[in-house]
Amino acid sequence: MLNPAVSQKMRADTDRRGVDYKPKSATTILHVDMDAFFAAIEEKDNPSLEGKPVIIGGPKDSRGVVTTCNYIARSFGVHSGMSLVKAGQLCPDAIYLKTFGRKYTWTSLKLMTILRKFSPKVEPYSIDEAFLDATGCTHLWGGNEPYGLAVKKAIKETLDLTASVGIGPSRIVAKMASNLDKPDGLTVIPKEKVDSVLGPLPVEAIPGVGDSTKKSLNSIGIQTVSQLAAYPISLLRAHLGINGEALVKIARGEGGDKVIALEERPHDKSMGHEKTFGTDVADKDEILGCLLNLSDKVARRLRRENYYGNVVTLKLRHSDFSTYSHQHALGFFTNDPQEIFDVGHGLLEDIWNEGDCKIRLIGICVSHLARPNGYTGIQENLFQAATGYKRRNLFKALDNLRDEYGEDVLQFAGGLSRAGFRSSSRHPS
Ligand code: TTP
Ligand code: MG
Repeated sequence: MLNPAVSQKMRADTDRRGVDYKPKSATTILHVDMDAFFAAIEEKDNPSLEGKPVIIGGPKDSRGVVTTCNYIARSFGVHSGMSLVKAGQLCPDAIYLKTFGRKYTWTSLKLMTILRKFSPKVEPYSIDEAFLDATGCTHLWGGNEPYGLAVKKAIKETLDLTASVGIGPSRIVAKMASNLDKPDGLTVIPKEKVDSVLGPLPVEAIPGVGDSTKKSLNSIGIQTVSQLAAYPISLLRAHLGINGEALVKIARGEGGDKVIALEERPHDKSMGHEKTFGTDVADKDEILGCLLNLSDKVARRLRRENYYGNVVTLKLRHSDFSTYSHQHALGFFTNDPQEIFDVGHGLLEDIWNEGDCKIRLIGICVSHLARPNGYTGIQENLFQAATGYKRRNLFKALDNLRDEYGEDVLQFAGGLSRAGFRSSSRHPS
């Protein structure tokens, strides 16, 4: 269904131009990437950080790595993935902050809501990135550039954050374009200029080309995007296998022009649990404890089958049997119980307050599932990438213990509700 804001603009446009008018339909994709996302959110929330280098990841000299840093810290050579010890040497006077996941998730959700005012097809790609199918939309704003500027302005006005935007004839071109002028940039690359703008860039400018692919390409004399684009597919296939063919196509700007809005994705598996309380409940702590346990169970099932999901749905049935479902699409995929609970908690806050009608049943479900194999575009919640291995190990240990000793061997402390949660939940139909 079309976003009301976009459909209103389209209606007004038809009125103005007459019903026979057909907008130009050359594929146009817009890619948004927020600037220094976590650091920028911290700066916005704490004005005393303004003008200072800000590094997110943990205390200076602690054992972790830099999750991200603002552009001032980058001018000292600090970057994502660098050890905090090394960052401490390069930028000893920076402000070092821990990550604060939930805040970033909510900002990401708000970002996706803003973007849906600009296109009926918005594909969240990571916590701070999205693709918009701008085909047939940009002329409503007066062209590609004003469209891109309007997106940036809406983000700035609503979130007080800056974004870099790229516009091009395919996803890959749009994504590379958004990276060309960071921070706060806007780069439009029309089809006829793709070769001249992107061709001279080094191959590592192509998203997904990491160190080893770069070395492999360099070893056969391919340094730039245009050299890669001109390389015979069959030879690169022999050198790099199946990925070789995909890479050449990417370098030629081919394919990948389809933006898949969440609601358009094929209806896929979902996993959920729900619980009917023995006696209707009014106590929020008890409801939250139950929600945490249900989130834990859903996450466990997802992990068991190596699934990640990015839509969380909360179901509530009141004591008068009225039933409500409320859902949120995330900008990332998760199978982490804490993240599922956090979103579920936010959804609960949206639709229920202590003092409202008592709760008879609560359920939580994760859908739009994908497995992280192959090129699915699946992106885990990046704010955990730095600490991800620790959490993954924790869940592995937890899963092993439960396999061995039963589900109740370990539980979240917050899930041990006063009423005592037992596994009386069942899978929703
Ligand atoms: P990015 O968009 O890659 O980085 P960024 O927004 O901080 O900076 P840029 O201006 O270059 O776009 O990632 C978005 C957020 O994801 C980032 O703020 C922190 C988080 N992140 C991680 O948790 N781990 C990582 O390895 C990276 C690269 C990012
Ligand atoms: Mg970013």
